[in-house]
Amino acid sequence: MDDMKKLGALRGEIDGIDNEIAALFNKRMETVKQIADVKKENCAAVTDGAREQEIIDKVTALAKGGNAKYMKKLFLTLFEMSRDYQDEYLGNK
Ligand code: PRE
Repeated sequence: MDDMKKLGALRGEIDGIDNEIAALFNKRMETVKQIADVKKENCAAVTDGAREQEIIDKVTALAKGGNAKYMKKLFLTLFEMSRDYQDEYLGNK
């Protein structure tokens, strides 16, 4: 396959992966909304540092090929968005 065809094929693969990531992101945020509802009922804080660390430990262990530091960065960003979303949804800011 020539290089341009190869690039096109790889970008097609990325497009498929991005669709899956977008669907999983929507699913994660929908679940986060349900967590916010439970926290509201129980007057619990949005932030749970121990839970975040537990997730970081798990997902960095799942990272392959030197991806651990990028996996960590990805999840720290997800947590930040999750906390922001919950704070907005709960009217905390
Ligand atoms: C979540 C977000 C904020 C908390 O600091 C911990 C984890 C997450 O996005 O995974 C979800 C959440 O609010 C929770 O598990 O309590």
